[in-house]
Amino acid sequence: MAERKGTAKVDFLKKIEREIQKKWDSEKVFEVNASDLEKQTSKGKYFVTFPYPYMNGRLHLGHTFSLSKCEFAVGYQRLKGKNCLFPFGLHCTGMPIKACADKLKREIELYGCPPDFPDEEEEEEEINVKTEDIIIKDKAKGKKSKAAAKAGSSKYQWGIMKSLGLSDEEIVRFSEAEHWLDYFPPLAIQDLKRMGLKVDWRRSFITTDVNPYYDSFVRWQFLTLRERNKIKFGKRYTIYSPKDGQPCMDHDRQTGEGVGPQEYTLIKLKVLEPYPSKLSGLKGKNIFLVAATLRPETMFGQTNCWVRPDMKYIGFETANGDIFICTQRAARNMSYQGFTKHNGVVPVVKELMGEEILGASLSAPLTSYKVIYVLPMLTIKEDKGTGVVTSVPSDSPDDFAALRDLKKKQALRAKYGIRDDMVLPFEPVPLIEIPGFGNLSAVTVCDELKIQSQNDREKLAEAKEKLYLKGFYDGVMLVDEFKGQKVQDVKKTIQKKMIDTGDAFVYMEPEKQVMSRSSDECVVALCDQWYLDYGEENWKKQTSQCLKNMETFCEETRRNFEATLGWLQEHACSRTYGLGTRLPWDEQWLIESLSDSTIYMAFYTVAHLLQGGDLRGQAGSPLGIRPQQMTKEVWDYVFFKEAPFPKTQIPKEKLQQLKQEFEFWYPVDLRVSGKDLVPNHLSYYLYNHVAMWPEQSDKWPAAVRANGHLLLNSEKMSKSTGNFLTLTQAIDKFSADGMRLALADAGDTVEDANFVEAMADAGILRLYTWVEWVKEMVANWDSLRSGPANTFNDRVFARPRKISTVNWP
Ligand code: A2H
Repeated sequence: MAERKGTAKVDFLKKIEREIQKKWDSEKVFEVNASDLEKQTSKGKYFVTFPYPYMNGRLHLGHTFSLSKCEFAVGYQRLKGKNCLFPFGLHCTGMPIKACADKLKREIELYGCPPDFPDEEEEEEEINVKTEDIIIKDKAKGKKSKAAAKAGSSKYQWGIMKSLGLSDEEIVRFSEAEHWLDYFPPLAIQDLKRMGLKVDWRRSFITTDVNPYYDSFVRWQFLTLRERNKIKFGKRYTIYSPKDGQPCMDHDRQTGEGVGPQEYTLIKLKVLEPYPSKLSGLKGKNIFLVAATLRPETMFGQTNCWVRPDMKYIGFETANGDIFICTQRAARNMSYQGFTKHNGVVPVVKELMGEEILGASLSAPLTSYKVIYVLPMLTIKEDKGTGVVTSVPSDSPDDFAALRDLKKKQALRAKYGIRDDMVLPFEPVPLIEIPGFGNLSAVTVCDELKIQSQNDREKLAEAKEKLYLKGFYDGVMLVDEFKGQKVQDVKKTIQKKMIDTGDAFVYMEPEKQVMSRSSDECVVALCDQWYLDYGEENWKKQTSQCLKNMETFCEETRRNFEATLGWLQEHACSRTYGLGTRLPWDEQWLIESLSDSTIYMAFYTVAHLLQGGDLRGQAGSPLGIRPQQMTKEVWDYVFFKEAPFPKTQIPKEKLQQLKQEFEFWYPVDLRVSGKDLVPNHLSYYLYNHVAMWPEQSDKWPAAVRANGHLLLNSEKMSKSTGNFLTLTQAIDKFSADGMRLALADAGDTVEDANFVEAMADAGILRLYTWVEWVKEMVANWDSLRSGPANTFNDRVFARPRKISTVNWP
């Protein structure tokens, strides 16, 4: 970045901004009450919201870009004469703040205060919250870490806090989660005020039970959802961090946002005696190779089983004493799904390499081949399924290519000690007819694409793509029992059949790797959960209706919503660790952050009357209403048109006032956020509105705008590369208006937007020059022309009164 020139111009603009902001503040221009407004003849109302940002740091330019869309919309609607409300809350619910505070506490315990850290450079791995790792790893190291901590490149929480410019004395205080709630929210407000946001700050709050009014509101929401059967309890497959000992939701993840459990059918392939020598010690036990498949309906055509010769496998004991052979990673997942005697414990009885079981004979369910053999496949992935793949060469291009390799190359068989009779007699079996591909679709497609071997990765990927959906939707079964039926109709039936006979299980794992913020590789676990049943048919249907009537400003956003509604199922809403509101009927649980954030826009409409402009709701309610008085019936009355007046000490006119605010401002006319929130937060936002106001579609969200990510000078924003600006830095550098002009210019679509500093600089110049021009005009007022504006030039530039029926050439 070029050295910046003198700052006189930008300082000049900033001075004006400060003066005007002060005036706005003292004249309370953005503080709006429904009771005042309803009396006026109005051109309507406009209510915008931005998802309250999470308070574990300062706001940055990415936040600013999204919220600028709210700001500009509100500015525009104000000019059009509407009554506008833009409230702004601050989110503290969830795990990260507590996790960082605990991590800091831990560092201080271990290394003193200020801490005397061991050498970081020798350490590759992250240190982790809530584990003993930190102790084991950190013995007797050097002392370079202090420098690293100072430079802000630290993996230590202390170093991260240091990089925010905090002194040692200040940092210590962050070891209490509460302090974060004191520290960051006022800074966020200060930064946003400097930006000149048109916000009614009386309505701001922080979440969690530190604000008793908000807490009571969220409890009301959950009691209502439960009453309406939207919340259920039971064992669910959940992405789970064994290290944290609890489910790992989107917000708690280092990587793998949006990743859910993937279901496989686990096929049991029984190892026949005599066992290969590596397994001979297990004589008398039932041993199974367990293969993960997505295609249970193809098991009629198994010809062999694949393992990778150079990969590590284990044998472990299952709950009923059988031995399963698969990768350690898969066994870890299984141990959280009821496969083993003790949850989370894998009793390993054998460690082996794939090559040590090559040639073993197996009996497999459904296939017509009585005995099949374990053969080598070199392309098996370690991080997928069980590492054991059952082979169906009629329908799987990978399987066909690998089997043909072995059939064609005697040397390959020899290399792995595979006898001819384990391979040569096994031919693909016709199982499924796919229009255009015949009854041996994998063979057809491998021929068409001239696939040479199992290593032809690109072509094989293409082959799979060609077959995959076509096979599912148009494939027709040929095997006797299911003859003539469609694949999509029998898939589940065949899976169930094998499960019922004890030949298969359901097995789940994360569809892609998920790392928790505590650096744990997550598994899929069966957990006791309170969950929101977003898969429930009627609820889904009504939410689709809501979407249909909602403005999304572009088709891609709508499609993204539609796709989400397509797959969304249960969402676990209870947690054991972190900050938040407790589940009213089961207080050991906390409500997690994507679940307490779905209808709080309704809280904005009344917040100022309850909490008296204090973020924690401690300043005394202007209406004299105490938090304990906000019972379920009282909230019902405020938010539900039809609810009867409750039994309460609160005078009727006061409750009327709350109700009036809600009725006046709702629905939310516009919600703006980054597009990554469509598949989670924004979809939940629709679902919960529909659930809370099922009969009142006029309370459902009216419009959602989703925008792309913000680049800074055409590059990704990133703290680590330094291409990064906080909101306050951007204002320092460009003034609020210089920054706002560049934000307005950055982009309007779901594509990535680009904040160009040169644009902000140019904006500063333009504004400065313009003010100079105005000054000059005012100074020379007397010498300016007066009189009728009807010269030729006047008439050329005069705005036509009405642009209507004129046909412009
Ligand atoms: B499928 P996804 Cl007939 N490495 O089962 C490589 N491939 C693996 C694997 C691993 N670690 N674990 C499982 N697989 C295979 C049948 C089948 C499969 C047919 C057609 C297509 C097909 C018989 N083999 O998969 O990466 C298994 O082979 C097409 C992709 O999770 C499993 O289903 O999408 C599938 O890949 C899992 O693939």
